Parts: sequence; C-alpha cells; structure tokens
Amino acid sequence: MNLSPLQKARYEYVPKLPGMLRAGISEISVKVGEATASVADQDKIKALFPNTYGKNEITFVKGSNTSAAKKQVVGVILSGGQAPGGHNVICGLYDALKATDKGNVLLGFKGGPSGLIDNDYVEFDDAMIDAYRNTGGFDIIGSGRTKLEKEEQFAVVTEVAKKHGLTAIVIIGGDDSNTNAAVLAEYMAANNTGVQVIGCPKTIDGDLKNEDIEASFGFDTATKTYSELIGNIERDANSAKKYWHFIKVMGRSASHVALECALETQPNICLIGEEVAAKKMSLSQIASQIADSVEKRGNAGNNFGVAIIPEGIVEFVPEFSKLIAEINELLAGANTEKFNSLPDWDAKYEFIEKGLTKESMAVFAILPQLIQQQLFLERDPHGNVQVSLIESEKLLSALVKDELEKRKAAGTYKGKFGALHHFFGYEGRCAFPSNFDADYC
Ligand code: FBP
Repeated sequence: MNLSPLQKARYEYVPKLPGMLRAGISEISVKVGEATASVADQDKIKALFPNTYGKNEITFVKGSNTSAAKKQVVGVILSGGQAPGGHNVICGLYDALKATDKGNVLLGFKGGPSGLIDNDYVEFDDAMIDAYRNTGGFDIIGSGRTKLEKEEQFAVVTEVAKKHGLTAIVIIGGDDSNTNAAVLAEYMAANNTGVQVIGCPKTIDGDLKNEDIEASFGFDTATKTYSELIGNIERDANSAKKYWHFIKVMGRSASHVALECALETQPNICLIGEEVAAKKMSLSQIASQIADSVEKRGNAGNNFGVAIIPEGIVEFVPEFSKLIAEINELLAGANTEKFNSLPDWDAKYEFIEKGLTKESMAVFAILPQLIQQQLFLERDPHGNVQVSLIESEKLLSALVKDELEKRKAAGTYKGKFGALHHFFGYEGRCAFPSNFDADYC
C-alpha cells in the first residue's frame, strides 16, 4: 500500500497518556472507593443484576502494583456505528497487555457481537496493530449490530471464552451495546466463569455520558468534521448569496451533534429536538419559526442562510410521533399486504385517509408527497416506519417554502427562497481521529 504523507504523519503521532499511566505498569495501584449505585430505579436494577450491581468504584493511583501476575487473554469487539478512535482503543489495549507481559494475547472478534458467537476472530500482532494506529474507521475487525441478549447466546459466548481461555471481554459500543455488556457481565458472574466483561463507551452521538465521562469518543472528531463542511457551506452561501442550505446532521434522537456544530459554526438557525419536545412544537410552528428568519434576512436583501437540523427532529414533534404510531397500527399484520396491493398512490391515499384520525390526517396532509410516500413505503422488517430515513431537511424546507408563499401573497415577505439539502453523517464517522480522540482512546 502507498502511504500518503498525512497517513505517515498520523502513524507517527504518539498519543499523550495521562501522567498516571506514564509511570509503567508496576507503579500503578488501585484505590477501592465507595459502592456505586444506578442513577434511578435502584431496587429494580439491583434485582436484575444481583451479582454485578453496586460494585465499588475503582481509581488508579500511583503506588506499587500488588496484582498477582496472571496471563491475560482478552477478546475485544467493536459494536454499532463507527466512531473515530475505535482503532486506538484496540491499540491501547494491545500495548498495555504486551507491556505487562509479552505472552498476553489480544483477540479481535470480527463483525461485532456476532463474531463472538461465531468464534470468528483474529489474533493481533505488532504488524497489524501498527497499520491501524491513529486511523479512523472500524475496519480492523469490522463492526455489527447483532444484539447479545438471549441466554442461548450467552451460553455460546461462554463456550467460546472457555475455548480461548479468555480472562476478559471488552465491548466497545454505544448504549445498546453497553446494555448488552452489562447483561453479559451478569451472566458471566452468575455462572462463575471468571471472565470479566468491560464496556467501553463509544458513539459520535454524544449521548452516552455521566459525571465521569464528559463525552464518548468519536464525538469530537465527528463534530469537527461536520463543522468544517458546514463552515465551507456557510462561506459558499455568503459568496453566492442565493441559497438557503438545510443541513441534517447525524446523532440519532439526541441533538448534541447539532448543538456542538452550531457552537462551532454559528449558523443562522439550529433546531434542537429536546427544545421542540419541551415546547411541544408542531411542524407548522417549527416551519414558521424558520420562515421568520428567512423573511427577516430576505427583506434585508439576504436571500441565503444555513439551518442545521438534528437527525431525530421529527421524533420530538408530538403530533408527528402520534402520526407515526397510527401509521404503524394502520399497517399492522395483514393490512400491509392489502395496502401494498392497491394499484396506485391515489388508492393508497384514500386508504390512509380512511384509517387515520382527523388530527393525524391533518398533519399527514401538509407533508410533501415525497415524505408521505417515505412514511408508507420505506419500512423496517417489523413493518414500522423507519424514522431515521425520513428526509427531515427536505420536509422542513418544503414547509418553509409553503409558509413563505403565504407570506408573499399577504405582502409581508419580498425575498426569494431557493433551498439546497445536505445530510452529514457517514462523512464524519470514520475520519482520522482528532488528537483529542486519539489520546482519549
Ligand atoms: P451508535 O453509536 O448508537 O451505534 O449510532 C451511531 C450512528 O452514527 C447514529 O448517529 C446514526 O443514526 C446511526 O449510527 C446510523 O446507523 P447505520 O450505520 O446502521 O446506518
């Protein structure tokens, strides 16, 4: 492979370690703190996790390492959406294991949790690890979204662990994967397998945090990457002066990515899903709020701007969530087949009109046809609407356009409105990790 100068420079970058970890393994000691507790539902969670609930907090401190020497065979998986820094977590694990004892082993199970079940793995060595230092992506072993939740799956994982003599399994993943890790840990403890299960919080979405973890890895790089692109668009908008750019950014339901990008790029508008929910805003209210900015700028001769839209915005609009729930119910069971067999969109529309409540039909009727069709045609294997596939940036710009036309007819708006749409998600998930993410991981 020919390496670019950038790639070479990133390979050469040496992540900065906290002073504590620079000391060397023999000088790291462990301080046992208070018993931990869940933030809510303590009794329920304690009942679900009788063997693992309430473990003491552990802090690393300088001192002499009193742990008994023990050969470690650790298995690691990457789970869920890619996040810059994942490779460095694996490199860090490898380095620490080998620094402790050259005989320690790190196995990477391929393709996410399913690799653990299928016993599909690779044993890392120096050459493989060195080729992935400070690089983005999860391609070193791949990732996947198989859920580890059933007793049978845990039994298979236990067998695989026994076969390799695993002493620990590290699951690098988001909230779902860490829930799986917690359940697997409970199983391993209940069955006295001696295998530790360790969850490593990962997600670009920024929604996996507590007082000890201010941000999950990947968030910094992804938001910087999107912000660079958004900044370029802002410069273009300010140069051409003819488009409003509606930019949707990833982040699932949470709006942390949108907010961080807005803080970095100062767009004209940034919607925040949680605020929309708190104010119980309707789609028309959101469109009207955006139209106010467009009108104000347009009347001053500035027919351009940038609006950032969080990926999950529509889930926060109460009337829209109700519409989705009704559609899911309307097409449940045999109704899907009936709906699919209708000859054309007019016949389908009639079916929808008969099946939805008056309120939901009123919401459905204001949607652009493209979105109406997306709601009915692109459905998941359970027949449910796939909210993440809804092109909310197009939906909102179409509603804003309608609102502006009304204002034009009323004589209050004199500008021009041309919209362009973008979705930034995959562009940032595998970027070279920023120094922050490279060091952190
Ligand atoms: P997780 O970290 O929870 O896996 O999600 C990351 C993410 O990038 C979300 O922002 C996005 O909605 C989702 O993955 C897209 O998933 P997929 O890669 O399956 O299309």
